[in-house]
Amino acid sequence: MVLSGRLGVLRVLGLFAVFDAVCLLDAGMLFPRESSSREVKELNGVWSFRADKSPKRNQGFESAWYKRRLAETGPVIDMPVPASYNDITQDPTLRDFIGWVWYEREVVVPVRWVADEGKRVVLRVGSAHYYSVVWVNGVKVTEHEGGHLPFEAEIGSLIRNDPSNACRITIAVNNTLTLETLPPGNIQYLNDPTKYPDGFFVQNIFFDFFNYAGIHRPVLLYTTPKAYVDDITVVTDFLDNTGLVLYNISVQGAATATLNISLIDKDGYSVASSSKPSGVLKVVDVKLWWPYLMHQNPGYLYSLEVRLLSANGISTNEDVYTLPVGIRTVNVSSTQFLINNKPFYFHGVNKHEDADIRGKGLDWPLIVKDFNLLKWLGANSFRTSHYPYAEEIMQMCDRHGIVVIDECPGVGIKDIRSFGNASLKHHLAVMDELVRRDKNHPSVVMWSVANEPASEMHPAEFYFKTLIEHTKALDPTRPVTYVTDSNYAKDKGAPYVDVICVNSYFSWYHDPGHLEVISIQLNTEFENWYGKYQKPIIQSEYGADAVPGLHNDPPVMFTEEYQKVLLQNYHSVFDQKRKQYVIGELIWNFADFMTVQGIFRVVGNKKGVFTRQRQPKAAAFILKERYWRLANETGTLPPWTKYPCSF
Ligand code: BDP
Repeated sequence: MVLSGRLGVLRVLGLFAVFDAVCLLDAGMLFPRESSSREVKELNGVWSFRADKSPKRNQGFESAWYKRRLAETGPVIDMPVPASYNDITQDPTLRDFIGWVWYEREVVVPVRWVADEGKRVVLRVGSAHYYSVVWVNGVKVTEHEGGHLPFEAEIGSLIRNDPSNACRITIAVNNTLTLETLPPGNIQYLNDPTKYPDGFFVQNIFFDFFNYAGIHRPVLLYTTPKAYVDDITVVTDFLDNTGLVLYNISVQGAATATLNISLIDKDGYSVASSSKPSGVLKVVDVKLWWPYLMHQNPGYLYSLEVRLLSANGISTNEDVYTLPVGIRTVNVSSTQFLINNKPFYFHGVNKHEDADIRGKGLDWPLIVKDFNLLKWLGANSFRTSHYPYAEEIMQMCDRHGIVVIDECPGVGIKDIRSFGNASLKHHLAVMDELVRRDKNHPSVVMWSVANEPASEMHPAEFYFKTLIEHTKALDPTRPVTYVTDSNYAKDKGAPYVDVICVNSYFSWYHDPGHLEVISIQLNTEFENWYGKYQKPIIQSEYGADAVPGLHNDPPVMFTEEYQKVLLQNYHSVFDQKRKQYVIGELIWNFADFMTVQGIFRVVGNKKGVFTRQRQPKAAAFILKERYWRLANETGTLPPWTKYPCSF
């Protein structure tokens, strides 16, 4: 199929221009998938665990706990992986522990992995909070700064050194935050002997969720041949009914290689193919990727199957990797957010990775339940407040058509010392890691580089200009934002964002108890921001705490009635402004979640429309009625339901 006309040529040339930028990152971080050439071995389950409770938290390093079995260094306990360690035991000192904790487990590696010198064996950690050091059989293989994002190390040669022994994996994780980490925090020693015991310290954080720690996402081993597909980047577009998939494959470990690339539809038919490492695949009668409730067949995914053949003189090797690909476009005008050239209105939620017992640990029953609740609610989108979520969740979004604003852990940047060079350098590196991990997800339509930083401070301008321009250079195909609660006239980063995302808590943190101020204050907020910047606006947070089962009418703060009426007051203003330039509303929050202890929180933040155990409060029904009505007005309801929806 040849794309006809000058427009087609221009479109493809334009795509190539942006594509060079998306390929800037040097190494890949493809999600480990099984194939005819790759095996995956999950190491989830019960690991040995020991918190280093020595005064300086460094006994583990001084005594080299990684050199022996952890149980030989002192008492160990069972610890599930993935999970936060904080809520697993009855020990309050572990719940609030700050410092190094040590995890260990032994793995029996299949003999064929050891025997085959031509195999790479990679150890991958989905995420650990926040600083991690990893050893295999006592040898350090990698370290990584930052939670929420994966890291890995090739360990084939190490396990081949001593094939008779089980492979011992030791991971030390430290949850200490500094003014230069993301999120930032600091340690404060309190030395007054009349008030505090010897060595007393606290970790101050500037964000409103419990600082869960540990190994939060799966740890696994996977194999690839020596010559392997290291990275794939896709950028998609369409012209009339022809889809365009611009791709780039990067290969490692092969001097010469042959590629066979095929784009396969859901019925298993190859719809386009190529043998070049980069190029454009053209798809006749394309089936576009659409958001949930915007199309009868949302979340359509093709499979990009990449086959790499390489020869080393003695034998031929094949590596096979298959990437799900959704073909869609994203554009922003001064009043609209366009997906596939159609206006998209975000009616969605903010979430947290948070639940009883497992904390921030990945949990499949919880993930599937949450997607069922999102669909029940009629939510078409969420923001990954306030950090990148598990890749497994992003894949669910791709498949179900849930649109994502993908946020990095830039939350709580409040101290002027967190705007320095070291902080910026780390923040840029985290954006590199995030874009590298999530660039191919069709569900990701926008990057958010921060939440509620002190964006009125002087250094914020250089900091956010650099950060946003860097992110746009990494990925020119997606808009970039940050989420502000600052004054429109003083916000220093707003000139650089594509979409204004603003949080406000009228009649809650401001004028508590006065629901009657919402209409006027929200109107003013929108008019001010739009008047100054002429950029589309998302109300990226609004809400009220409601203790489930607490009632009062007329409404009183913390009751289910108050949360309900507060939402309704916001909704009346959204309904006026969404006809103009407001392009979305994201409730704070999907579910109640745990926070640090304090006088403002009664066992956590209660702004969920669902409880932490995922039961609906009265507000959930208000939201459900509204979201289905919005979908009925702006999108296409799925054939299995009618408005008003019956389930
Ligand atoms: C917002 C923050 C969010 C908090 C929320 C609240 O972005 O993280 O949880 O306030 O206080 O400003 O409930």
